[in-house]
Amino acid sequence: MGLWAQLSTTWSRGGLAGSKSSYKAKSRSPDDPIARSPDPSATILIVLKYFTSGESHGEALVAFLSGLPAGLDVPLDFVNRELWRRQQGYGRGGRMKIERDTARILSGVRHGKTIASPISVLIENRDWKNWQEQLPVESGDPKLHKRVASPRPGHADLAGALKYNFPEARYVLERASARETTSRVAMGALAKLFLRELGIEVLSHVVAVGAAQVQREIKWEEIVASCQREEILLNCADPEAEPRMKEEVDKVLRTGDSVGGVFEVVAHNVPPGLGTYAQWDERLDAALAAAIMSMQAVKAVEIGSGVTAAYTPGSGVHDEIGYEAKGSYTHFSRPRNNAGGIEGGISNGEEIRVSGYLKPISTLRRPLQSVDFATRETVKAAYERSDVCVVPAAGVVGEAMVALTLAKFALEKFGGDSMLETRRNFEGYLQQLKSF
Ligand code: EPS
Repeated sequence: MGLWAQLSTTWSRGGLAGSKSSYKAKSRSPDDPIARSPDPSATILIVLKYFTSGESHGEALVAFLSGLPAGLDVPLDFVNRELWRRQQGYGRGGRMKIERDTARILSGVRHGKTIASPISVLIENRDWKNWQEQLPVESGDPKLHKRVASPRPGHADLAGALKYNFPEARYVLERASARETTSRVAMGALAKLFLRELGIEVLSHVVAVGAAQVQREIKWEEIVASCQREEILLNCADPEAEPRMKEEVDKVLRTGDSVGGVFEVVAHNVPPGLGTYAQWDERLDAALAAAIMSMQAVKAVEIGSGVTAAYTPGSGVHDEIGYEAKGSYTHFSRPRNNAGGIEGGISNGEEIRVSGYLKPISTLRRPLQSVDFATRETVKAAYERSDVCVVPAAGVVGEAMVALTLAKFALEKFGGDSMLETRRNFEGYLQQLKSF
């Protein structure tokens, strides 16, 4: 469904337990654009909506989140810690020395709790003071404009300039920049606080930087310990692999190159039953893949051991099923989790594991060949101060995207206008699982 259609849909809540089936569309006049829409999915309710705005060197970033129930505790220090985590990591550039990302909540939270009105969060760009004259809102002095004269291979520069008919890539860079992910992390922190009320936690760790990879499976407790550190190198939970990863970053720092890698997001204690196979776009794995793929520089997404599964016989891939006295949501058990916690588009009660594969940053200190926008001559691609490795930061953004996606699916399943109602609906479902 197009965004316009989503925004112009009006809904009334009714029925029992706030479940998805209890939301009903208001009756429509024949002139109603939704009633006329040829798209049958235009009637799907979006319970949690989020939106970001802001440019890399503009005055501020703004995040909007609408649909969280009333009565959710919002400790600001948690939100700010998440923003801090996104700024960390070996291989970050000079910009992170300027910024101190801090959430200023403008609406939707009063006396430390959500009030079910849309939440807007503002994060100041400290660097704005250096760009006010170069990127004014009013016409300003064109001589001060800072052109991005030759597009960087791998960046949005060329495709964006062609699409929007810009003579050069400054405005493309400003919005395509991963600076935007600050807003996602602010919203993701709120989604994490909501999920925590249901016992679900979401964290990430780095499994590869360039050629240096973690060679073993990392347990949840190791990820928790890694994310709790006060000094973050590469957020790798394996002490053997992290120095090798640092060497990969050192290598590109020396050579003027950049390096990519892989982060894994783990959602712990997710109950079975989020998402469904019933429609293609209601599958949880499809939504998670889209959420991770939407991140700047991500070029591939994997659920569980999805990549190696393609090269392995079925007996080595599928997670056998057992039944034991212990267990959190049910007594069904799995000796391993190659499925990454999702089967048939539905969470199966195991940890959800989603990996994002990042290409190397496309701004290179030793730039690749490009073409000057104005003269069409062969030149080197533009270079501006840049990061050389952002894999740990991307992991934190991945957590936010996974948390927002899970929160949306949980709200669709359990509904609730207040946390009291959501919790009651959730606990009713847990009872049902226990007595299965
Ligand atoms: C980015 C370029 C760099 C990064 C930026 C993403 O910014 P600048 O051009 O100001 O040096 O630091 O990322 C962030 C600012 C951030 O907060 O993550 C780019 O071109 O994508």
